[in-house]
Amino acid sequence: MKELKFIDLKQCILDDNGHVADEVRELARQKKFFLWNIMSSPGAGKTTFILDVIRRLKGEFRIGVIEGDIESTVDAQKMQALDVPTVQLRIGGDCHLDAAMIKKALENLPLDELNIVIIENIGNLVCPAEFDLGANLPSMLLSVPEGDDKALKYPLMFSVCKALIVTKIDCLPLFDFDMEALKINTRRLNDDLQIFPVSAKTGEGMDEFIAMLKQLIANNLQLL
Ligand SMILES: Nc1nc2c(ncn2[C@@H]2O[C@H](COP(=O)(O)OP(=O)(O)O)[C@@H](O)[C@H]2O)c(=O)[nH]1
Ligand SMILES: [Mg+2]
Repeated sequence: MKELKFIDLKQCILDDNGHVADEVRELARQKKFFLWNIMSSPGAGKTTFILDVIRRLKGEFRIGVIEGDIESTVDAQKMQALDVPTVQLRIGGDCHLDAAMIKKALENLPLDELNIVIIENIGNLVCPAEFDLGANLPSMLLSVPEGDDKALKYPLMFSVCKALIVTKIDCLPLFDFDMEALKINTRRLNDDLQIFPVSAKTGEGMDEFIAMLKQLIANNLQLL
């Protein structure tokens, strides 16, 4: 009987992605910028949160943005309105960003002038978690209306992130969202995950998050 050849294409794709992610990491090291990947489901509040972060950090850091979207430039235009260099990646049908896309986007940003590059990933709690983008800070948003059980349903996303921003906490009185249950479920998956409850609407929790972020960026830039 002839030999049966088996090629695990998914593993090949992830391996290739890992090599490009290493190139992105090296580029960030050489050019001395902090790369921050923000993931979440659609509508969790990524754009609103990023805009607030940019307003708070703009005086101190030079920020660029990579916007991943299936279609449209609505979010990119909001970033551009804050006068930050922005690259829109139109994905078409795909459901995630990969490292090659980030490499391409970075070629179109003035990296010598930037300290921070923020990536707004495609709204999806599944595929983006599988693709290492070479980011210094892989992070996710979970909004209160989505529920506290998402770590049980999308464990990989909660496992690969270093920061979990629980947003829309101004909505807590309207939902049966159990913050303690979320903490217990996430700790089982990822002991290092730092959790930050915030509201981009009222600003609650944002000072604490920004303080952590500034410290992390300073530590990272010192190491470069
Ligand atoms: N109440 C409340 N609404 C928010 C907050 N953050 C975002 N939103 C709203 O949630 C919706 C989706 O936000 P958006 O930033 O576009 O989410 P994205 O799809 O993840 O980028 C918009 O109507 C926002 O105004 C928040 O902290 N509190
Ligand atoms: Mg958005």
